[in-house]
Amino acid sequence: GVKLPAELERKMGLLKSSQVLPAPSDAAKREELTQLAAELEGMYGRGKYCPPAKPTECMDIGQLSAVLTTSRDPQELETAWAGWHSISRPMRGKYQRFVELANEGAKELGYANLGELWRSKYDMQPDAFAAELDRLWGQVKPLYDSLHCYVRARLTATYGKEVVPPGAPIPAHLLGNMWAQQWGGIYDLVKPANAVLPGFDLTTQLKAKGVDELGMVRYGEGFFSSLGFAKLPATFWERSMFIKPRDRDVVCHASAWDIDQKDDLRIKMCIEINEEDFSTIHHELGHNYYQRAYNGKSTLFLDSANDGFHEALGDTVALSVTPAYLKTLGLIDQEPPAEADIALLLQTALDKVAFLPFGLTIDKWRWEVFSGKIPPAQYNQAWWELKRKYQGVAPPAARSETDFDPGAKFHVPGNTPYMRYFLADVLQFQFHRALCQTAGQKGPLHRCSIYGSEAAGDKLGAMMEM
Ligand code: X8Z
Ligand code: ZN
Repeated sequence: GVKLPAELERKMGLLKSSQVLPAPSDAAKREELTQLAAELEGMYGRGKYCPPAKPTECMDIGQLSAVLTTSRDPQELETAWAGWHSISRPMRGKYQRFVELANEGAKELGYANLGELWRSKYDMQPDAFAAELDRLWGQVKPLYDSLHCYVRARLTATYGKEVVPPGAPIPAHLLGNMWAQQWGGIYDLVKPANAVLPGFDLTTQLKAKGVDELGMVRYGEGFFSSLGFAKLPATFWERSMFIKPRDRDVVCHASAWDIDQKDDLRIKMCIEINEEDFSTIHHELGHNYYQRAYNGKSTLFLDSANDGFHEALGDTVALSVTPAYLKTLGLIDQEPPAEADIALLLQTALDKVAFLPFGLTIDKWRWEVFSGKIPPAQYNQAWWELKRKYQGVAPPAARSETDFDPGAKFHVPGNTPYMRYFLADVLQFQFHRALCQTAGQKGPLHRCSIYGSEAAGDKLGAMMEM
């Protein structure tokens, strides 16, 4: 009830809400929670599937993901899918206890549960935030429904009615991604019949041009430099992890780090030479440039407007990775003609539109787990009910409560809130449109690249500094 100056009041609020894992004040419980958090993330990082027929040839998430993207054999796809989803079974009991303890911490801070804390960071009441998400989803759902319907029809044509029954949820192992979150991996199965994008497969082109892992990151840095941002410091190149180590297990899920709140910026990633990682590098660098832009603020203000902004920044820049831009880099030889626009837009939709309901469901599930509405005995069933309702996908194999499929997605054992990515999936197109206007681009938005526009860079920099 104390009345404080606005800035201090905000800082007090941030002190409470800025952590994603509030510890209980009891020392033993605090230690237990810390242990559980580390164990769960470690289990994800070490996760491997060893096929019974070849028990010495265990596969990690990188290898299994490659199967999901490249194989067109439903049985092989199902085996890889089920294999990865078996790594999270042992997490279930630990996650249940993790939820209990994290909720205790949230309650001590005055929140009903951890979900309410997570929803309290958006400059509105937690309930209003939940309602805002449903409003946004309502706006974009018709577009998703169209994409879903079209893709299912194409998959039925590819795999047959037995594998992909018309009118039923799409089996989750056929969408080119372990979590069915982005579908760009099956572009070749769904592309328009007359689509000609000659020499435009970026993965092929990167490999053909001999671009290596560091070269991929240099391209990302080059884009930000073209907007007028200073180059990354030498320590970024010395201290980042770009390549999967040969001698130990690591969490390969890409992340960006701000070590000293000044200039010791790093990424940690197991880069593969392909289109997806080319884009992910821009995503991660977006975090680093954002962190550097606001490093002059006081500690509690060292963050983005909300976490959706942080996640949107690098993706916004990656939206400018257009055919024209790739041609400028010499990575493709010719720009696809205007008739190829539908094909280009479909490519983008497979990643960005397909992601929308996925982005929504992870925390729809966690919020109900934290509130107790989903009890531990229904963890997995409730997960698939949400996936069916929003994404319209179904598990390829029978599931039971011995499975813990949410744990097969990094952010659950890693305890990273997920609504930020849903927000970012909307925000990045608004940022892209605004920056393209600033850059004075006149053509269609999907052909706009802000590469080389210092005017756009200035505006982006000013936004990040705030
Ligand atoms: O986790 C990430 C980034 C790190 S913040 C690689 N993303 C989400 C995911 O992979 O699930 C980026 C898009 C969605
Ligand atoms: Zn991110």
